[in-house]
Amino acid sequence: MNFLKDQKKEIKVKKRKKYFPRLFMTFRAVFLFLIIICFLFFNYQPSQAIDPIQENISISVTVEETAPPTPPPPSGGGGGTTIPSKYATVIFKGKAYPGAFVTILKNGTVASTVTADPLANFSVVLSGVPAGIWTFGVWAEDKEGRKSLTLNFNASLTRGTTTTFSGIFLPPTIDLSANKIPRGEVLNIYGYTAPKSEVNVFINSSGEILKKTKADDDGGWLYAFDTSIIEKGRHTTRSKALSAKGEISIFSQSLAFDVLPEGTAVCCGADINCDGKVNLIDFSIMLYWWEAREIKHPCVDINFDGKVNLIDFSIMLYHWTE
Ligand SMILES: [Ca+2]
Ligand SMILES: [Ca+2]
Repeated sequence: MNFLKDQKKEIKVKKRKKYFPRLFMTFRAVFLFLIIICFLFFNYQPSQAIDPIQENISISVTVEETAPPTPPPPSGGGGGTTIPSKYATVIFKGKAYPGAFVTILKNGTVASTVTADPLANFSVVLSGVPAGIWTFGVWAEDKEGRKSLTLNFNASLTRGTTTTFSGIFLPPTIDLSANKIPRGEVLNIYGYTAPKSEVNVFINSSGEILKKTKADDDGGWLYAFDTSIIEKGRHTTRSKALSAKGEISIFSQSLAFDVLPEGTAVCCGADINCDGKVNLIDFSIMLYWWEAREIKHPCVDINFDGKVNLIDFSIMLYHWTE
């Protein structure tokens, strides 16, 4: 009897030994499954959540057969035949700035110019373009004379077709109220884009700072940047626009500026010693640093281009007071 009991116990123990690993495996599988579900859930981001300003721009390109010209009416009973065009047509449609002067380049030379309308829209048709591979460029100048970067397109054109580049959105123009500014003062960063666009202003410091502003009805935009949040030294800024219709521009030019120690005297332009006059005293200071390799005077380089030369002298002459 005892022998039978011992056998039953042994069988139970064996069953337990088989049962527990299986249970453990099941729990482990369920646990892993739950972890995967949680991971997918918390890491899933719907496409709408992606910041469009970080996405690449997208310009639509369509190619259609150019409609042949209307054949002349048949004369004397002869049948007219339609001859396909030997050339290609290229159309550029997009946004620049209100009243901007838009230039189209074809292999680096000016092919056409047009003025954008008050809503910043422009449309240019280049007809009679020989078939082949071409590089087209588009750039614009805002109403205050600032130029945009050039957007380039490569196109392989086939005779008798019309290629349309639409959704072009030129980058904003950008300017600064100062190239050198004491830390803590406000630096105005401004320019033009399409009206009511969102302008993302990037300041590249030790890290990248992103500020947002909105263009007005005239396309003008401005961000008053508080320089107390960045360190002394050289920084750069550039901007990117998102139009009211969702088009994204490429980045504007990158402009550099220097943040000086707090309380640094601000220079007075051509009046190098800041005495209210532009005269021989200023000129003598300029002569001392003329074309010097290292300029230690804070204000003698009037246009802050790192050189003291004829450009600074011409600025001084323009402001000469006596
Ligand atoms: Ca002076
Ligand atoms: Ca200079």
